[in-house]
Amino acid sequence: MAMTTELGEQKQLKEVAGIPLQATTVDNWSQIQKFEAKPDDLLICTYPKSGTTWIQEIVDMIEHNGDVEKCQQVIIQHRHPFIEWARPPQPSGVEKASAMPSPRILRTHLPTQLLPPSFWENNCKFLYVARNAKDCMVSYYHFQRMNQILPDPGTWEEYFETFISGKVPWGPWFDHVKGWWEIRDRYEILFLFFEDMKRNLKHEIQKVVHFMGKNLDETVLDKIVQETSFEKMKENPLTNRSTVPKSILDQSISPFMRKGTVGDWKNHFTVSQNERFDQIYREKMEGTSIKFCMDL
Ligand code: PPS
Repeated sequence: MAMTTELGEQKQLKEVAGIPLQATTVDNWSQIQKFEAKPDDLLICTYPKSGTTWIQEIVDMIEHNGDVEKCQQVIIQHRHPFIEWARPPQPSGVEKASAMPSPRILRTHLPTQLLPPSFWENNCKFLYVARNAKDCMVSYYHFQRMNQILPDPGTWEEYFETFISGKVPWGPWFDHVKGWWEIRDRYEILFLFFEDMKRNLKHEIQKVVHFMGKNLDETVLDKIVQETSFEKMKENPLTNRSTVPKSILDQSISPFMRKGTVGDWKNHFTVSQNERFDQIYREKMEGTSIKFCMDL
């Protein structure tokens, strides 16, 4: 019984400036906002389900010059502290980052307006990966089904409404992507797309190598491409979340490494949902120059 109550409490969302976040994150908000970034920090930024784990593995392999053994020492969730993570009694993301030697690679799902100010003050490097809204919604739906510490998504029809209204953890996709896109020339931001990574992974990896100030030869690049394929990462226990207990991620409901494709939304959206989504998308994204590919 106690377990159910505890998990029930963990599933709750609270809000910061209108953005729903996990209650434990909101309870730790002052520590998060006071986080002290350093000028040589690199922050991986994503809306949930946009390729965070994928870019983490790529960045880690680049940092270690393609040395698989060096990358495969700890599970992916523990390699790059998650700034807003708070789940007492575990050390928080802020505590883990603060204990880490520089140069640090960190990660967040926060929208620009909620990022701890020291990241802007220190002109840190930001690596943003965006994924088209429809595939993001599908991936998030299945993730909320299997994630036992996030709210239950309900039916697909119900989730469709929840996602559009932005009442999902980390808030609306639309504002998140627009927010990071609009400031991409004002800060040191490398803006990547999940769909481009699917189309030509080597090309996108080269951009990251350059952004990280590294220089890797062709054989190393080819090895990183191979090691970060969906198939390899799905098999790899350090990246597929198989070490996370079922009471947190129940992969019998839906695997964490689910499909990794572009266009799976077509298997979920009805014709009328699609028309309605396109209309809302036009309204919410009006005035931005960002373009997404919805199919390969
Ligand atoms: S999370 O929970 O927010 O950190 O999730 P995130 O890692 O951002 O996104 C998970 C989705 O990314 C897919 N993924 C990949 N696709 C292609 N290639 C590789 N290597 C890869 N690694 C992860 C993963 O399968 C999730 O997408 P869906 O569509 O659900 O399969």
